[in-house]
Amino acid sequence: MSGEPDSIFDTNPVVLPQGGPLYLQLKRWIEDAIHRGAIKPGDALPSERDLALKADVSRVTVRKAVQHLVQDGVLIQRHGSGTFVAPQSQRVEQSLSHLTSFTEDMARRGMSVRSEWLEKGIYIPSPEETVTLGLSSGDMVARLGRLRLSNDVPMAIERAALSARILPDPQVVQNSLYTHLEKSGNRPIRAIQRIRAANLGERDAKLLDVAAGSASLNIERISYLASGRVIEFTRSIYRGDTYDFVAELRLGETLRQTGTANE
Ligand code: 16G
Repeated sequence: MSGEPDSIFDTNPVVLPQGGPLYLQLKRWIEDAIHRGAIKPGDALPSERDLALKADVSRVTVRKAVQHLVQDGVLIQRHGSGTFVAPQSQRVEQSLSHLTSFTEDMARRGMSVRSEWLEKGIYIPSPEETVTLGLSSGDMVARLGRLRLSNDVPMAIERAALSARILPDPQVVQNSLYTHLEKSGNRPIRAIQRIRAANLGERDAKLLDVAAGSASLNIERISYLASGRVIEFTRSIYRGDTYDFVAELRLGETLRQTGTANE
């Protein structure tokens, strides 16, 4: 936490922007204070009582404005410690035509990478893992579950599954999975990625430091070796406010030919 919470009150009493219900006026005023830097990411919001007093509104109005800002991901509430301005997240673009790793994507932008391990071990595979990874009966699966942070901002929750024949000791993966696979000659060369929009449940939202119900991009990546064998089955949950997936599109061959014929 940094900054002086009282610096948000630039005038006394606070002058709310006019128009609409009071809670929306107060909401807009708090958003403005964040935009003009009077209160910064990570700073604590003044108490409900202080805000009500200085803005000359009821505490119910303050609570309603704050609730909406929490829902929008502008503020975050931590039980027992108060309400804070949400950390600012930089949007990151990931090309959909290059098979890169999280570490490489961030390094290219000069951003630091850190992971918090949620799961790392050898397990009996689920039926879905058996089918997707093409496991034989009796084969085990290595699971790597990580919260991935960039510049200390949580970006994604990633759960990777690989055959234990490829990764018999998951403990050896410290930072980058792809660097490890590269060293053992198992780096994927092709992948199919499926992306769909979702809303974060309570537990995942908490890990990603956003309000429950916030938007997420859920991505499933199945990666292949040159031999055609599946090497990785990874499910990732990316914060909707941090990632842009960018695809380059080209005119299809048939249309190009038709276009030329019509010239
Ligand atoms: C990316 C991949 C993920 C892969 C990871 C390896 C997406 C959606 N997913 O996050 O499938 O396991 O990179 O990253 O891009 P690492 O080498 O940094 O561990």
